[in-house]
Amino acid sequence: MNKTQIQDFAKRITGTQSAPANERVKAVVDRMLLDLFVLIEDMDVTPEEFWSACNYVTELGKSNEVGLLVPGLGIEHFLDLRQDEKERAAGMEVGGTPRTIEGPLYVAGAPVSQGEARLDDGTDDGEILLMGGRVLDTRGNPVPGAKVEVWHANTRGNYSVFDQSQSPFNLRRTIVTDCEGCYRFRSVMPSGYSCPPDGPTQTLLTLLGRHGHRPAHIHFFVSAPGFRTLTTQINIKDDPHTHDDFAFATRDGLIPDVVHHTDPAVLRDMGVDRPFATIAFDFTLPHAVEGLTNAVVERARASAA
Ligand code: MBD
Ligand code: FE
Repeated sequence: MNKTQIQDFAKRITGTQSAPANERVKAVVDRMLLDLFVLIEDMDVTPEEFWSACNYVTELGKSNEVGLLVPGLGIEHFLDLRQDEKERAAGMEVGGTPRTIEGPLYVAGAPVSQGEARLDDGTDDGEILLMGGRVLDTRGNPVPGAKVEVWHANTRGNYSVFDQSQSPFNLRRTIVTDCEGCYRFRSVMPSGYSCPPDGPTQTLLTLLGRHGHRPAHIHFFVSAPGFRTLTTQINIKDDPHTHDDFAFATRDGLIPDVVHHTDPAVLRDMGVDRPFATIAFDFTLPHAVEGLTNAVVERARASAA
């Protein structure tokens, strides 16, 4: 078919309307249909290819992997880049900690503590991790009472709630900064995440000649009244996938130094029975700007059953 014939047929569908529409939904679906028809025409997609794609989408939903394919195709990072651009255009302060994607594994309702927390339940014998720092505004003033929500994988790369073998909310906490804007926590060093090898996301990645690995990382939401909520992650330095993340989430400014401590005298002083690592990291929040989304992005999220 030529372009005009395709457009005419698309119009026959999008023009079929007998009741008030949601104009936004209609505009997006109309455009999507036209683009899909053009794609099928230009690439001469066969019926077999088309129905195989439909089956793929069905399997993706059944496996609850939509939230995994979205970052895998770079779409979630693309949304971040657009939000960065909007904030710059709206004159938001520069110098804040870079945002990066949330990913599919946040769970609301983690235990809350003041100033500090231990995230692990003591059953994971990986390297001890001590991380801390401050929440600051862009002028370097501390932000007391800020909420630091933190979640990360265990030494096998698995997240509690999704991994039912872990205790509920293991490696998930909300820490409220103290009067000097400080937070700190003890946990275990996470390992990198890999897509389920037999799932639909990895199936497509393999067809694209890609892997489904993420570097070891720790997620954060950092929020305080009057500030734009920060969604970000830090990467654990020297992971082989730091600059080869299937989810495209690595950004400059999010790869702090990690200091590994193995000296028995130091371990004794710290009161720990095995090697530990320390990470110092400050979060810098820009002030909220009217007319922009300042809260965490609204989306359906998992909840602890
Ligand atoms: C993760 O832990 C993650 O952060 C993302 C973005 C995708 C899959 C697993
Ligand atoms: Fe993650």
